[in-house]
Amino acid sequence: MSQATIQFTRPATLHPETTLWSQAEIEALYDLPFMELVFRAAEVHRQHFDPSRVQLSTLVSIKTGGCPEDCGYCPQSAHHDTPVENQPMMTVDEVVAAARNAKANGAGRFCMGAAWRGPKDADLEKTLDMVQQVKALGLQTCATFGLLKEGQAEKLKDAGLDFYNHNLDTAPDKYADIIQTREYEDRLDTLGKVRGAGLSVCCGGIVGLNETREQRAGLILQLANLAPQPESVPVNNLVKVSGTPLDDADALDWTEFVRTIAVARLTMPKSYVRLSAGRREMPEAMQALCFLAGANSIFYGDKLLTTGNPDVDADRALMDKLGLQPL
Ligand code: SAM
Ligand code: DTB
Ligand code: SF4
Repeated sequence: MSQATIQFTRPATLHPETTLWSQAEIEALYDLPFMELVFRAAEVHRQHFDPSRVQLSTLVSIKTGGCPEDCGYCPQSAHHDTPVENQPMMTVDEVVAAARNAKANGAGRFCMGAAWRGPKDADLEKTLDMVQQVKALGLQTCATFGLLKEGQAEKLKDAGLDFYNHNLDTAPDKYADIIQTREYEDRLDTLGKVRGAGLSVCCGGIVGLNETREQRAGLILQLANLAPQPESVPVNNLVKVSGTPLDDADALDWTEFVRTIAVARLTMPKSYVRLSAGRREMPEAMQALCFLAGANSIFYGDKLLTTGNPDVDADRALMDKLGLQPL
């Protein structure tokens, strides 16, 4: 299917309780007065979750840099001249040590990321050991290894993987501006394989790519019409890295980011909405508004994959000030 013709993912069989959203409905939510939108999202948040609880996920980059894909936002792409170098895969022991540390700091989920188009079979085998051992520590496990081939999702599931992260990233009609080395349809195919293997889906996107508000609504439309909806929805704000094609993108106004969180909450009421990349650059008051508007998950740990995240101590202090507790 060509990218231009994808309006949204209309599932073959839709669960009767699943609402099918339209682009117009999502744009109408975005267009609400800011305070009204945040208030409505806070109400829906309280209907489905304890608003004082925040899910904490720690990331580690098990294979950094040298990625063959050309994602315009990403410092790990070999197509861009960035400060990130191609590095070998971490050993199983190094990954398990990082997971132990994450658990000691209070994380509930450990997410392993790799700068691959998708895992080669030999590389996948090594990650299975990592998944098994991290799971044995009593942490939820998540992996983000790119596109999956037939049978790979099942292997990850058998090793003890709980979640697979694969983002739709942006609206179908913006996608080709940002990534040329694979298509929207490839992403949907991997998400289908992840669901088919019985894994939970972590799927979100990234804003601040010079997209329009209609395109932000177009991303939410795709996510909200996945059936079932993703269990976790990371909302990333672009972290600008020198050497990437988007290092001079226009910064999104902070209210527009909070609106995106609120619209994600309203359209995916039972999903964990994660306030993701770009949080280090957000003032505490803005983060507090995101939590009020329905964000109930964060990346927790001093680093994302290659860029910075708030210090663990700062996050603990912020959660304390806001009366938030880890899940
Ligand atoms: N290589 C795998 C893939 O692309 O699916 C997994 C890792 S990739 C880094 C995971 C996600 O990180 C991307 O889909 C994108 O949403 C986000 N991301 C990458 N670079 C980013 C940046 N500079 N700012 C914000 N989010 C970013
Ligand atoms: C997601 O949506 N965001 C995370 C995680 N899934 C893998 C990654 C953010 C990466 C930010 C840029 C970096 O640190 O390299
Ligand atoms: Fe590679 Fe993932 Fe970065 Fe794209 S986002 S360049 S696939 S690491």
